[in-house]
Amino acid sequence: MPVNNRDIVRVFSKIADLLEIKDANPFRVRAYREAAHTINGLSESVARLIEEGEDLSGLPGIGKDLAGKIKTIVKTGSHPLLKDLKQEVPGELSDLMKIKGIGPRKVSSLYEELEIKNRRQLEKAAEKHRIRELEGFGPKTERNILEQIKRREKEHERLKRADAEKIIEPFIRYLRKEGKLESLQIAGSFRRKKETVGDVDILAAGHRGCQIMDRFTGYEDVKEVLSSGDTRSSVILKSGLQVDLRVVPQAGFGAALHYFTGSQAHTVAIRKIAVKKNYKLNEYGGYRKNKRVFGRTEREVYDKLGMNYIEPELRENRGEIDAARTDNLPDLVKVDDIRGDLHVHTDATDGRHSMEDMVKAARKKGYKYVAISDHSRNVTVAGGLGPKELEEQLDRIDRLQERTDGIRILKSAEVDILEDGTLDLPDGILKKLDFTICSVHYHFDLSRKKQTERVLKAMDNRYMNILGHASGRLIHKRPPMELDMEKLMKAAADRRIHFEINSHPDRLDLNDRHCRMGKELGIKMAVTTDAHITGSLDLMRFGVDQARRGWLEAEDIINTRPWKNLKSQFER
Ligand code: DGT
Ligand code: CA
Ligand code: CA
Ligand code: ZN
Repeated sequence: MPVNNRDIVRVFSKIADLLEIKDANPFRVRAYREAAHTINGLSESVARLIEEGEDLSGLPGIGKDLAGKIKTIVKTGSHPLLKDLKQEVPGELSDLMKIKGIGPRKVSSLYEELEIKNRRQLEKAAEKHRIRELEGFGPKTERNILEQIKRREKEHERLKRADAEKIIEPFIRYLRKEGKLESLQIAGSFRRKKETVGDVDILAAGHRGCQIMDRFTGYEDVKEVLSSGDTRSSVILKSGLQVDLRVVPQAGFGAALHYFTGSQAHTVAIRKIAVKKNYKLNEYGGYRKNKRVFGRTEREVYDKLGMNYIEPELRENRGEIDAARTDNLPDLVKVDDIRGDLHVHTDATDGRHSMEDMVKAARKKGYKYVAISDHSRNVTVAGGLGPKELEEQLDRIDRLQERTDGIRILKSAEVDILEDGTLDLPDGILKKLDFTICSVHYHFDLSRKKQTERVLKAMDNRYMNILGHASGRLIHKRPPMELDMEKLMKAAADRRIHFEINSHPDRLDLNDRHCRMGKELGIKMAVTTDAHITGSLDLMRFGVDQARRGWLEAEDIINTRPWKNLKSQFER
């Protein structure tokens, strides 16, 4: 297995953690963290750079010593220093530091006072209220620790939907080869387009002699058959993903699809309405006096209950049923409504492909415009652009536009919001852009008050147009920043600032609730991909799914508009 950048980052981070627990010189600790940060931001493979004879000590934060260590890691997969440190510091201690509010000093005291070495021991001690008695902890910290451990356990069982999709698609193709199959559909949270899924639920109906169950459990990617029967089986695939299959009669397929699409809260509420109308509704169909009277299609279910069809993305019992009964459902935005991408990087910063390639790929998608929005200088790990370099890029855009038909290249930048709320580039250059995206890339852990003030301050700059990935979260990796989202959205509405819905499956930022809140507070949003390579332009659909879960219509999304109309959205 070749060593990739992430492996190097892991070794350096681990070394930094262990040094910190050992109370080593803080400068030494920071050197490893900075090196990890630098490597994490590289789009090039370090192993390949070394192979090509590049001198790594030219990279920010990496001197001769660290460059040598990187070479060792690339060659051996690890480093002797890490092995030594591991012998000195009990194994899982550094993992405890990933819990918010637990630094190296607290790890030491947990270990020395209570002999706590890992999460499980910490969880038990917290449940027995032994943590609150330690100096520097208290009941609030204890509660906090417990909540985090429980939440992480839950999160880690879930898979990002984009990852689940890659696993499940070949499985579905394989299942569809069963000749006597009548219907096959994915249900559950996957169909509701949730950002993560616990497992994948499949529903099938077959003609006489259909062998779908055997085919299901016999799939080559199955690691373990959890249960198998005539109507229901569950398997775990090699990736760890659980997949459930139910076989139902075609005459009730719609009712079953409705039931297993969920959410449970939605279907329970729907069932109550059925009862009021003297029907019995379950996963087999809609019955009156023990006779199935509807349920072949899902639309029929909603129809018989006197309401409009509800898209799966809305089925969370958050008001969609009332809306469906009163003809007030939103006309949800569709991928085809999107006319252009407003957040695209190039190899001028940390993108992989050239401006020309990105523009070509955007045009191929049928877009009418694409914005080049590379990082600003403060984002050093991405090689962010200063004013002069951005100026040069704007010239390159002009020249490329001259040779390019059919798509407008918009001048933009992803401007870093500095810790004090000022923007990372001077107004003089910002005013030459068609619009800006402004985002936070560092200092995610300010207090709620400070973080909110920071972004509000940025909004006061008249050249800010879009707030990029507002919460800063990375699913499973980094929690959202503490922010008063309502306050920000209200301020944005007053200033004609828009919020980004970043489509990257790791981000999906805004989340569904914030999408909806934005609409209610009167802001518009931009669904973008933040693409760093041409292929990522296709991620747009994930952002659109998120927007749909947030009840958004085409008119709520600024990049559904033609340029002349979009342009006015950037006038403040
Ligand atoms: P997940 O897998 O955690 O991402 O979420 P879901 O919604 O896919 O949940 P899952 O896989 O447990 O079940 C799929 C659907 O089946 C769920 O959305 C609603 C339905 N369902 C499952 N168990 C029950 C139940 O006990 N009662 C009702 N009414 N519906 C259920
Ligand atoms: Ca599921
Ligand atoms: Ca399930
Ligand atoms: Zn970006």
